[in-house]
Amino acid sequence: MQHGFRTAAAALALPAAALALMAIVNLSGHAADEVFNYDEAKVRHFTLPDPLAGPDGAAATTPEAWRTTARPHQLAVVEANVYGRRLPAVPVSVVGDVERADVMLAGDVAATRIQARLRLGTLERSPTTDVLLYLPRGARAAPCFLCLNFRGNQAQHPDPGIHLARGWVANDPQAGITDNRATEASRGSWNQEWPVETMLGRGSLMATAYYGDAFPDRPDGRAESALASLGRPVGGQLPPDEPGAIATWAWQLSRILDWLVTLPEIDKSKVAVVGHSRLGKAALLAGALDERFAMVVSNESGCGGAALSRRNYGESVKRITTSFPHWFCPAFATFAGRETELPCDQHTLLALVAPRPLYVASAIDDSWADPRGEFLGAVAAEPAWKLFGRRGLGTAEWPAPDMPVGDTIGYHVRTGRHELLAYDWERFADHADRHLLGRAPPPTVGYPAFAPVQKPLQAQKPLPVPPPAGAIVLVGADAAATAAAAFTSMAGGPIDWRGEQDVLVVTPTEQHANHIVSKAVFRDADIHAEFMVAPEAKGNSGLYLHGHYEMQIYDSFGVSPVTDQDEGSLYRFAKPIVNAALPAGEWQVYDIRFIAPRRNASGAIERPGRVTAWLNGRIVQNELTFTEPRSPYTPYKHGVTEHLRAIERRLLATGEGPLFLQDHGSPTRFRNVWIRPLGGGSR
Ligand code: GTR
Repeated sequence: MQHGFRTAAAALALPAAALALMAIVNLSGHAADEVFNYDEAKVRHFTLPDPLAGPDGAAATTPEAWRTTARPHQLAVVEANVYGRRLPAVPVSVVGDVERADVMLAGDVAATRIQARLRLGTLERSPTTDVLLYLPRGARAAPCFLCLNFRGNQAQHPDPGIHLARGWVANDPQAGITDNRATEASRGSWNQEWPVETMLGRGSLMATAYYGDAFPDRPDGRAESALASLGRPVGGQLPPDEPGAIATWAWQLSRILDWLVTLPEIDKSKVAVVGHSRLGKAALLAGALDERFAMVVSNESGCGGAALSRRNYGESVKRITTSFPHWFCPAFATFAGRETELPCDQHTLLALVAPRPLYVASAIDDSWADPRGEFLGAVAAEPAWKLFGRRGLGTAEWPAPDMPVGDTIGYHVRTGRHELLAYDWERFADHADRHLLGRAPPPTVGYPAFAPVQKPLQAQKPLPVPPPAGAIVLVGADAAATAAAAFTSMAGGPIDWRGEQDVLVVTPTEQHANHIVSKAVFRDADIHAEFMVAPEAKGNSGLYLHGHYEMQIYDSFGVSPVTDQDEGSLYRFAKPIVNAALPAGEWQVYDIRFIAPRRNASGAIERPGRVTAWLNGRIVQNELTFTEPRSPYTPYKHGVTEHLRAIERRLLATGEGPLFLQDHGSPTRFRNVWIRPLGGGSR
């Protein structure tokens, strides 16, 4: 079906979770006849309303005039025309006990997990929401990032101690949600959106709650939403400024904040609100309504979020208000096709964050959300920061992908599609470092975003993905020739693995030591390998990163519980977040971002390495940190040769090493293997 959501090719590149969201759109979408514009030349000319104007039309020229007159007026305009009148604060209480548990997260990150059920209001029918928090163990008065989630807290992280969401959850079989219920199988399925270990490493707390606790995201969700307990109408003809789901999620965020500010672990003046997509719209509104949020972050919030509605590009007001009639107040839908008559635009909402730090993030392939329109929204909000003598973005030039810009307003457009990744979170943490904590962020490596394209698991077809610019091809279209040129044997001689067109087959040995060694060496790199395991010897093989760290290849299909020796594990360091292995005889795919550990002059690790890995469309390691090798089977210990001793010596001296493909007694097949070195440290 042609649904105009994204192009078919782009849809193929979406992760399973995003595809499931699309399914919701298609079920409820009624705007199939609408044509969506993706041509910059066809964007209409328009004039934006002044975000600093007061009720008499005159623009505020002082912070005082803004605070007392213009800001309340602009907020009222946004409420009346887009999201609905604000919902009242209610008392928030903890149901039962606050649960605190010390947990060890992947990469030996010592953390404390806090879980609490909050009742939002005093009535028996007042809703409850389950809040999940992670903090670096022993943290006191730390900054905190609060971000609602789409599939329940349990989907955010594989930690088995997280309580499952209790209410209705949108079906998403890929994420383990069936019959509209969260299941054990959904644990960790959205972890790529919530890199706890990384953010704890940056000194922040991470807090989340399921958005469906406040408003189940369905056109008929109003009756089960918090609105009923707030005395709002839940059916029939609604007043034009009646709040919808986005306003309810914003209210949920503020009620959670009511509780967060009471925790000694949190610095209440440093809570940032973050949201992705529809929840990015909610985060922006929460930040506008509730000035206790010290920083506001929108990730790909698009139409009705950071993107200007007057720009006819990607999703339209007509489309969003027909697909999601429950999100906005009824007045917003009346501006479909006459967006130029809106008395505000989305820059007005962004301006309401001033003078606090704001971050707007886009993704280059997310045309539906109009990335340039999100940037221009931030540009047009700038005058509000100027009133306070601050710079907002400080530029009107849309930056290249993966080049963050800005000052008190930060912005980046990431390589890749509509999702929230560790790259985005790291930039939010950079922004918090600079503008909330008054410190320089850690030196960024400045690598391009890591957003590999893998088909969703159910497609079960080989890719192949063309090697990107700068990649070193190890196994190419002529597998025998490319591999002969790219690898040596363990002894430094020619390899004896077999080439069959574009496939290279392991020549297995009983000693399990006929590995092949890339001639190219690298320090940090993105590594791509397609492979097929054979039934023999459990399909055992692996990608030895620098010869020290093994991304496991193994016949692990359906294995449960999955271990740190199954496919997707960093062998002996961390089990995969989810078991994404396919059966023997099917093509599978790994994409790995490997950041090598840094060693001092005496060879000791002074900064751990990090690995993020995707397997068959699922994230299996998310910014996992690792130190000294733990596997007893590295090539430097087994079947070691003079050639390998020299490689290891150089590795310790320069930080650069090769990729090994492992022989473990099974005729594993490889195709389309490439390395893209990062940071220029390769030869
Ligand atoms: C889409 C919607 C977008 C965005 C997205 C999401 O279907 O059209 O505005 O909010 O959903 O939340 O994933």
